[in-house]
Amino acid sequence: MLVLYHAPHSTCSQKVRMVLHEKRVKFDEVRIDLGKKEQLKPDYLKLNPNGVVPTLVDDGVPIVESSVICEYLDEKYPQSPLLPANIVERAHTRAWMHYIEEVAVAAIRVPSFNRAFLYRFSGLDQKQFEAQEVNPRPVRRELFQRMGSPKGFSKTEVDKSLGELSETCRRMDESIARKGPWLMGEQFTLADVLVMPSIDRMADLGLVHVWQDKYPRVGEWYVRLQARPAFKATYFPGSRVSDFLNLEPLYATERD
Ligand SMILES: N[C@@H](CCC(=O)N[C@@H](CS)C(=O)NCC(=O)O)C(=O)O
Repeated sequence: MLVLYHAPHSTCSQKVRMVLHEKRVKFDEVRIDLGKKEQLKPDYLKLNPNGVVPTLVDDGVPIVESSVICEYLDEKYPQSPLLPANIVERAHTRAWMHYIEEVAVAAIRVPSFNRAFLYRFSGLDQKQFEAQEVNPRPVRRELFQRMGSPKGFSKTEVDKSLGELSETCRRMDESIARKGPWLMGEQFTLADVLVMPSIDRMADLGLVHVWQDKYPRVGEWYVRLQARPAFKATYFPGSRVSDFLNLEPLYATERD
């Protein structure tokens, strides 16, 4: 039996839900409320010592790291394969996956926090922010140290992240122009799955201008993506931050 511990709006959880739905695999779910810090409770930390979602528990065995879970599911359920059969194409897909994790997935956290998640720190002074939010996080300390204050990321950090997201879109546009309709050509792969939540989150946060005029193939790819039945199942109501939060300005502080 598969049990997915996840949060509806978590971009990392969305990747795993997409794979499960692409493969039409049934699973049970446990929703973790990140706002209430359920991901840091001792029982959850036993499953995922990093204190983040998602975690997949397969017959009692926890598997962590969203991209690892996606590959695990692709190996375990060979129907609708999400990695190419050809070894070179598979290596190229994995190179995309690494790039997406290192660049886009890291970058999207910055505008996500400034526009949607700063409410989690409201009322905290600097000392409380460091004691309650930065230090207790097993894998988030560095990100929150970069944030530096409960008021959010500086303009410099936001602009740097938008630049990285723009470069991701440029590479996507170029790849779709050369191969298309998906990043690796005819086959919808884990490269598409892994970048999907960053693109969807950009739309959710009102950042489509990053690709709209310069990289139109990204917009066309996103339209194709939304037509997939698995996408509709993945993004149920309540799985976008604008469904339940009032978005704040992108440039939250005047710290520069
Ligand atoms: N590398 C991890 C990152 C997971 C991650 O950062 N999850 C976020 C939600 S997308 C989370 O649980 N955040 C909780 C927190 O910030 O405390 C993965 O891909 O599974």
